Amino acid sequence: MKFLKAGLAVALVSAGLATTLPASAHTKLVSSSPAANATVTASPRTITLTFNERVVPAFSKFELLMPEHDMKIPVETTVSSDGKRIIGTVRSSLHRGSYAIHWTAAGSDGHKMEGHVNFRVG
Ligand SMILES: [Cu+2]
Repeated sequence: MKFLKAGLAVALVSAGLATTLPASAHTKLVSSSPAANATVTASPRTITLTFNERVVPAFSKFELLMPEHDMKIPVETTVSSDGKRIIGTVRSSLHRGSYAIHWTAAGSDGHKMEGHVNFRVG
């Protein structure tokens, strides 16, 4: 009986590994606030990126850039308790202009993915 249980456990683990292999398991951005390519009238206090899966906090963050001015805007990011959102607190009011959120995030398979979200304050 002990052997049967061990065999079953191994089979379950193998099945689990097989289902995590497809590329569709990679971390993907689902939505953002501000939304991609949106123009917001007021400076956002927080920026939120929502992902398709739990992200690993140690490898998941974003930077806020103002590409026109080659500037990096100070933002403090944290991962939400459900693991699916990276929330950035904007320290100072954002001036009118174009912004780019450059994110990096890793999910359960540890592969770091990245992307950009652009928005405007105007
Ligand atoms: Cu991967």
